[in-house]
Amino acid sequence: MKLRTRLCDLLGIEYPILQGGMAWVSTAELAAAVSEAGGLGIIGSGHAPTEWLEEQIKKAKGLTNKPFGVNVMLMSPFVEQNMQLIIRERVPVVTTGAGNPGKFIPGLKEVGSKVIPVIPSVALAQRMAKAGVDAVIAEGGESGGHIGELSTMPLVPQVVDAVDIPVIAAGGFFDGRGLVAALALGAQGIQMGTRFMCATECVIHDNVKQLLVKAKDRETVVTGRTTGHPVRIIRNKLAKQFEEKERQGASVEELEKMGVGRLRMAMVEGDVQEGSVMAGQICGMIKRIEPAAEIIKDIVTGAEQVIGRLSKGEF
Ligand code: TUI
Repeated sequence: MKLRTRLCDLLGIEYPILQGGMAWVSTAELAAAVSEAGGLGIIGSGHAPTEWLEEQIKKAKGLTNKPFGVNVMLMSPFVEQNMQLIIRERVPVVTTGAGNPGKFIPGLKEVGSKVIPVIPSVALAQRMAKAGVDAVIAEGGESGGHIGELSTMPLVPQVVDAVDIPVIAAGGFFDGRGLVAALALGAQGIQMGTRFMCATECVIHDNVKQLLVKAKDRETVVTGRTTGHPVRIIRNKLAKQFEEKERQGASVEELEKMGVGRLRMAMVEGDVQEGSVMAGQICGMIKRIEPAAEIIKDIVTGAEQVIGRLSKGEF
């Protein structure tokens, strides 16, 4: 059995597995490794300046001939220049987060880039489908980092029913069981971030990887609800300080100031107490650091086993 969906044909990939584009985490090395393994690797551009992104795109092109993507965080101050670069470089796939990419869609489509926004609601999915995007990533609040209101289980089927473009499910996926569950909900693939943080090729500090390997199911919390920008992170010293400040009714300005530079502090410097370790609820399932190709293989073989079992009526 071949685990191919129409999404694979759309993106030119072997397996319907996307690696989420994570700021300070998914560089060209990880993205190329995932693409080489048959998934879609995605460079996370976050708040990075255009020179950095250019270097990463060129590096990825040198490491793989397969399609890869770039994620554009729409709150970045470099969003305009980064989109121009992506268009010049004809990056095969562009995913977006934390906003509405509407005005960039025509320019990207003109050079043949596939445009796939992350959407946290049915309304935004419908708006994006009307604007001509190629697919949407329906991301539930089980994800790490900046999240929406809904969980994956209610979000995905509602989005599937509301649009007629492919839907990729994200938030809470880890293995083949999750992939089959996503397909059962009508999605054509999954996006995973947290598990790929513990890929051998991921350049983040080893302290973060070890923390995720040790993490249990209840290790993450959502901070920043009072600022309007909720973020799921590992419950560490920073998270506790943030929660305390929010309980005391701190202002949005004070809370935002507290968060500046914290993601880099964790991911690059390895300060897993004072830094912001954004991670999803599946962190409890991560048991080892392994190559991206092993992660993809585990998901695919796991999914095939589940489908085989279900199709024999072995529930
Ligand atoms: O973007 C993410 N997750 C992220 S971005 C990020 S970078 C960051 N760095 C420092 C502090 C805070 C963040 C970390 N994690 N996921 C995709 C995502 N997009 N989740 C939710 C949304 C979203 C929210 C609102 C997408 C669209 C949207 O639209 C609002 C509107 O209608 O314009």
